[in-house]
Amino acid sequence: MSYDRVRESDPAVADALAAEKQRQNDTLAMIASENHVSEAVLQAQRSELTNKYAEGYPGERYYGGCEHADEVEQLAIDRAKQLWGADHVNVQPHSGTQANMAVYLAMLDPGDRILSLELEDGGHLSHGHPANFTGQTYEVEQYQVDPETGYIDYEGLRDRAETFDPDIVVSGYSAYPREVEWERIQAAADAAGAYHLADIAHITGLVAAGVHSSPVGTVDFVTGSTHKTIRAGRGGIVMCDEQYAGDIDSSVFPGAQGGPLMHNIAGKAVGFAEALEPAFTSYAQQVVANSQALADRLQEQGFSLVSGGTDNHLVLADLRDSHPETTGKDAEEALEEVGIVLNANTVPGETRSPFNPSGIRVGTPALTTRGFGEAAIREVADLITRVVDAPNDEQAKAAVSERVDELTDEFPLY
Ligand code: DSN
Repeated sequence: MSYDRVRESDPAVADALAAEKQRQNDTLAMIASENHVSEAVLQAQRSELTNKYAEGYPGERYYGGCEHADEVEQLAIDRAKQLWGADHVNVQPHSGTQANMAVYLAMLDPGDRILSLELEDGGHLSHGHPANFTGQTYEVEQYQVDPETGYIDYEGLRDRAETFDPDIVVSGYSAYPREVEWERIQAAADAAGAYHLADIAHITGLVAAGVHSSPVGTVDFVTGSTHKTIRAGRGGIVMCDEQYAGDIDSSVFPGAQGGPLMHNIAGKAVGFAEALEPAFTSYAQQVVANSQALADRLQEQGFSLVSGGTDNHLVLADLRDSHPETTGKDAEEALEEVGIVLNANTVPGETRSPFNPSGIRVGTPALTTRGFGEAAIREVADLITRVVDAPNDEQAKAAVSERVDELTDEFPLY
C-alpha cells in the first residue's frame, strides 16, 4: 500500500507511515501480542466505513444509511459465531479492554469483587490493576502462579475464591505460556457463586483453530482482542450465552461506547473469514510448533523459562538465573538494536520494577505469518542468545543484525 495521497497533503505523516511499513518489513516482530494482518484486512480497515456513524446494532440503528454497515457487522458476527461456537457475539468493542469493561459494566456494581491473576504473574491491567478503572471501581483480590512450577496455582485460586467471595473470577492471561484449565477455574467460580470471565485476547486464534482448549460453553463470558493470534482487524469482541445477550449489548453501546468503528469491524469480518479457511488451522499449529522450538532451543542455550516451556504462542524467559547482570529492559534494547523486537516482562516472584523487570516475553505469531518454520525459529533463538549473552558486544551485534537483514529478505512481508 502506498501513501502517495497522504504525502501530497501531509509529508510528515506519510514519512512516518512509510517508515513504519519499512520497520515492520526489516525487523523480526516477536512481541507476543502482535501479528501481521493480510493486505485484505488492511484494505478493509482503510475503507470508507470510517466515515459512517452506526450507533445501535444491525437492523436497529439510530442513523440512516446503515445498510452496508449492517451487512458487514452481521458477517463479522456470523463468522465469529462459527469460529468460536458462541451463542451470542458482540464485535463492537474498540479493544480487548473495552470488551472486558462491557462485561464488568453489565454484571457488576461499583464496589463488587473481582478475583484475578496478579499482573506480574501474567495478568492484565484491565483485570483489576490499581492504575486501571477496574482497580479503582471494584474491590480486587488476586491469585498467583505456583512459584515453583510457573503454572496457575489452581488450588490457591479455589481457596482465595472461598475466602474472598468474588462476584466475578477472571481468567485468561497476557504472559502465561501454558494451556489454561478452564473447568477448574469454573468450578472455583461456581463454588463461590461468581461469574467467570475468560479473557482469551492472546489465544483467540489458537482457540478458534482448536489448538488450545476453548472456554466457550464452560464459562459465562469470553472476551478477546481480534488482532493478535486471530490476525483480523484491530479491536475487541465479547461472547456469551443468549441469556446475557441483551445486557452485554447494552453495556457495549450505549454503556461504554458511542459509534462503532465500522472500518475496523470490516477488518474483523475479513480476518474472521480468513481464519475459517483450513490454512488457518495449519498456521495456528505452526505458531505453537515454532514457540515450542523456540523454548527448546533457548533452554539448550541456558535460558531459564517460566514453567519450563510453552503450550502456546509465547515463552517467558526469567533472566535472573541465566543472565543475572542483564535486566529484561537491557535485553529488549540490545535486541531492538539488531532488529529483533520483543518486550521486557515481569516474571513470577519479580524482584525488579515493572519498568525494568527481570524477564523477556517472546512470541511467534508474527514470524509464523511471515513463513518462519522451526529451523528458522531455532536460528532466531541462537541470535537472541548471542545478543543477550553479550548485550554490549558491538561486533557480535553487527553480525546478528546482518543475519536479521538476510532473514527478513528471505521471509518478505508486504
Ligand atoms: N498490550 C497487550 C499485550 O502485549 O499483551 C495486552 O493488551
